[in-house]
Amino acid sequence: TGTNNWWKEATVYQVYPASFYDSNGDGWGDIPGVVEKVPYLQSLGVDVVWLSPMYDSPMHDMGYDVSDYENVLPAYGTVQDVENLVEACHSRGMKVILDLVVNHSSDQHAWFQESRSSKDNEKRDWYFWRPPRYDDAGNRMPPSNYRGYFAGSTWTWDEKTEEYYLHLYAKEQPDLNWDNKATREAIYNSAVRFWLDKGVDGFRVDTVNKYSKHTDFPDAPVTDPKSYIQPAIGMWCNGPRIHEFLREMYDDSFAPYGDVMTVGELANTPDPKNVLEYVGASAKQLSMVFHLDIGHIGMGPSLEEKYILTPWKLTKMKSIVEKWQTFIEGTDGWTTAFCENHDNGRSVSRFASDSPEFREISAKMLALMMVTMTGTLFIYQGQEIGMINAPREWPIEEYKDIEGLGYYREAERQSAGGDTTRKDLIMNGLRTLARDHSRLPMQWDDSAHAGFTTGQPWMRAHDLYNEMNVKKQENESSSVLSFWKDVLRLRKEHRDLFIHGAFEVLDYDNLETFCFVKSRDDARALVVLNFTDQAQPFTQVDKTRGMKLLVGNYADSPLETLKAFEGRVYI
Ligand code: TEU
Repeated sequence: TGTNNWWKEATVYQVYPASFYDSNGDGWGDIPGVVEKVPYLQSLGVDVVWLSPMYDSPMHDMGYDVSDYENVLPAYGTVQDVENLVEACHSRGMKVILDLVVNHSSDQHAWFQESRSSKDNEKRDWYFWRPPRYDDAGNRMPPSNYRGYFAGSTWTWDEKTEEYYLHLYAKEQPDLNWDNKATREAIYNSAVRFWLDKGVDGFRVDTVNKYSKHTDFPDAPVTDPKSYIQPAIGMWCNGPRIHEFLREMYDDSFAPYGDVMTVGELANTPDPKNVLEYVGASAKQLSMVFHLDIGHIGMGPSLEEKYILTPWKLTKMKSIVEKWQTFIEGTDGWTTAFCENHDNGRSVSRFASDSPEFREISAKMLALMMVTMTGTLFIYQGQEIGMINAPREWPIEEYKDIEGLGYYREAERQSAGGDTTRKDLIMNGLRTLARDHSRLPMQWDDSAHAGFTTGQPWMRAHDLYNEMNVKKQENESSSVLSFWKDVLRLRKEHRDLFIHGAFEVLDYDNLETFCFVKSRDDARALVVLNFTDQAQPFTQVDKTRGMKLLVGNYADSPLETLKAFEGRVYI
């Protein structure tokens, strides 16, 4: 038990088990494969390994549909393998956090199987079952008009007991009813304490603000008169009892285990005041949350338009970064820094350039942005070698994600009349934004399938793995990987400034360069990043007087000009 908040200064590395390293040649990554790579992660400078879901699952949403919280997907290994990973990390002074997915379970979970079996089953009320309603013509309709995340209604009709059940995501992911105390206790017991008892150090908490529903399920406002289903995210985010539930989970299941790290995935909460209700130390709910809007850059303005690629300006990035860098100042809250995860395309391809000429320099420039940010830093597997999106020529058949395919098929239906505009638009969006891009096999070396597997990988390896892989970069002092190692070390050396410092943007309106100052007491750092493929004037050059260049991504460069995608940190 301790309250030193060890997690504040940690560098967290997200492992997506399916795509990290396959130790047994079945084409799927696995936990023994992660154990094998722990020394690699340590050499990179990682403190915490976050394992995306490894629980038993029918894998409709890559394990975010859990059929047994107390077991591991056989393709990934066993509970003992997870304990081995915890041991391998702990023996090196590293920690492990798991993904806690408890807004919904799989429809194959024993709880749902019972709940579905009859209206008077004692677990009936563990999920949301509601009778149908009927339109004027007498057609059976879902109980409310909500559109879910993966396209389509949030309600699915079940013939057996002739009622609908609620699912914000796929129909194979029914929502658990947190309003039922017995359900909450089962969740804490099975999904939380089971693993804390095995020695894990915390959780990334999936969809953290969606557990409390308005259980009368009022209709969402009609914004699309042509359709029965309507945008409805506001109907279930930050619901009436959400803070009561999270506080209860904290008191019952986190606090007894000491300084457990929890990072919630917080959607649709623009007002920092509301965010502090989750992450203020005095609120006793979560250590920190992810602010997802950096991932939304370049997406359409609403959920329905998510995969419509939309031009963006650098000021958008600046305002998002500034908002979540500064909102904790003068409070007891904490924040996070990240620009990649398993739900987004690769940052080099989205925010800079993945052309052969610029991709390495771009990856290093983005690394400088990340390591100088206040908060707990998260990097996603492959980010440290500058992995990029799948080639644009790859056909839709190479895409596997349930969400992207849901949007694509919806667009296909809309294009059935012969006008393929919508389908082309969505396909174009998926080429940059699909969740698949981050799920390609990790590129270890230049052997077949990037050295990820000796078998047939579940997802195709990137065509360019010969040029971008760990083995090659470990041997080059100027590689992206070597750069990340250096700058992660510098982040720790200057932790007061980089991890804890105050953040201020300079020259906000500049659309080419992002310049900011970090400060703490008398110390100051100045960070300047050129987000374009052209040389740009260094407008803030005066501010460097009396400072030294700490690190940059070009070996040499004229003081007053920033080369393409150049980044520098002065101190
Ligand atoms: O994502 C929650 C979520 O709603 C998004 O932020 C997500 O990126 C999605 O694409 C919304 O359109 C979490 C997981 O990170 C994601 O992989 C799962 O699919 C989802 O929960 C359901 O469990």
